[in-house]
Amino acid sequence: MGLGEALKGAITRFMSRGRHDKEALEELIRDIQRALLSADVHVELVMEISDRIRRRAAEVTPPPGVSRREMVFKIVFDELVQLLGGAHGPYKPLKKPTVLMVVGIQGSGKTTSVAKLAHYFSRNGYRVGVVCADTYRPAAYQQLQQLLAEKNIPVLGEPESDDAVGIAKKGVEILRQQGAEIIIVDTAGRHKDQESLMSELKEIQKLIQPDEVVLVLDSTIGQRARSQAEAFHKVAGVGWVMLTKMDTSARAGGALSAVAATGAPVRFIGTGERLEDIETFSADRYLTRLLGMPDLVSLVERVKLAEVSFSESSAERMLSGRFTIEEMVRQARELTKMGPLEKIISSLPIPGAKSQQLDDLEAQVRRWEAIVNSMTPEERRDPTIIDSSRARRIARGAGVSEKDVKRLIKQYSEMRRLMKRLKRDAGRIPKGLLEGLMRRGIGGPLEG
Ligand SMILES: Nc1nc2c(ncn2[C@@H]2O[C@H](COP(=O)(O)OP(=O)(O)OP(=O)(O)O)[C@@H](O)[C@H]2O)c(=O)[nH]1
Ligand SMILES: [Mg+2]
Repeated sequence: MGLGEALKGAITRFMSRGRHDKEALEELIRDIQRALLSADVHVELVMEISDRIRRRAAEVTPPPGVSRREMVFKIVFDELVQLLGGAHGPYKPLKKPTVLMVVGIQGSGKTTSVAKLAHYFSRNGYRVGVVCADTYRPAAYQQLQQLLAEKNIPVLGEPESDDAVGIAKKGVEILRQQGAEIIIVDTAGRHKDQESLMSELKEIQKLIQPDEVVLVLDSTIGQRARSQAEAFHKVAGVGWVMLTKMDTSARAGGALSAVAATGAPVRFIGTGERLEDIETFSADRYLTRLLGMPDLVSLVERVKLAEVSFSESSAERMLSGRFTIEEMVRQARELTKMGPLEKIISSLPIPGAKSQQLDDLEAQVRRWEAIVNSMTPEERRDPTIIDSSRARRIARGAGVSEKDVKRLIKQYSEMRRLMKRLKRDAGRIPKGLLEGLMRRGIGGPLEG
């Protein structure tokens, strides 16, 4: 029985039990433990996840309209998502330049993935360069060049040389000098033997000092993914995983163990042979696929909506200073999904809040989303660079007026300023205040 089925069985049993009590919870935890252990998830991780489910289930108070049983399911789902490396926003390089060294066994899809990643990053506004340090596969360099033909992305390599280490070092150096922001190094998958492959990788790593080692794993290989992941992890320390061939595989369960074994999250998946067939990975979507229980998963959505929208983590994120304009708009969107807005709003101690209508909020948030979508990544990171000509461009792209763009930016800087102020009093923020501020803020700048 695969991991997906085992987890599904555990959850179905739990959901169909007549009573929800301690005994039912313990049975569920035991079933989950068994499922994870038989899929080779490390015993320590299994114990950790069990403890967390038990503790959270004991502490939680379900929101109105959600049963305790549903709430427990939501907790289990959350914890499994965490096990998969957590929910991540889109991948952002740690620093510039970021050097990624891509490793994996023969045929796993490394070279294809290197090209896909390069193309993806380039389309997201980064200057990207690629190095082919695979001297074993015949025509490895040509393959990479062909994949990226006419994409305006430099592909460095020396087809005549067999010094992979030297090629990697030189290639990275040249791309650094050329001002590349993300440098991706493709490595060999085939070799004389496993040992010589690993020692070559080690040597390349030592010389180029990559910021992150990316493991490419074929999702169709099932349980073998784990030993592969461990072998590479031991040698090079895997930073994150790209899971390939998700289009041809329904057996992605092995990958779960692999990810759990290394503690490295999956950040991207490959979904076909073309350059465009790449998706940022979302642990919850993946889990949905693995469990194959759309009904229960939409239940998770329902519980999410019923929960107070300002979860601890988003309040924390907002207060920790990493409050981006995207985050603000995302939070605003969350608020519009909350249902009986009038009721919530009128319960807030904010003058003027009562008059806001759901329709207004919807329309405003939609405008905000359009505006943020029309910004470049750079502008999203730092909206203060948006001058009049940028604002005009953004407004045109979003189909709104320039004034709308300026209002949003003003709103954002106001919110940020408030966040900073609130941070000082973090311990004493009354419940609901942040949410109230956001709601109020959707209507327009807080002051003036
Ligand atoms: N369907 C599908 N095929 C893929 C995907 N990624 C890679 N492939 C195919 O898998 C095969 C091997 O891909 P490569 O990128 O050459 O694999 P590699 O790991 O670089 O192989 P070596 O360099 O020989 O070790 C090719 O036929 C790719 O088109 C994917 O996400 N979906
Ligand atoms: Mg290759």
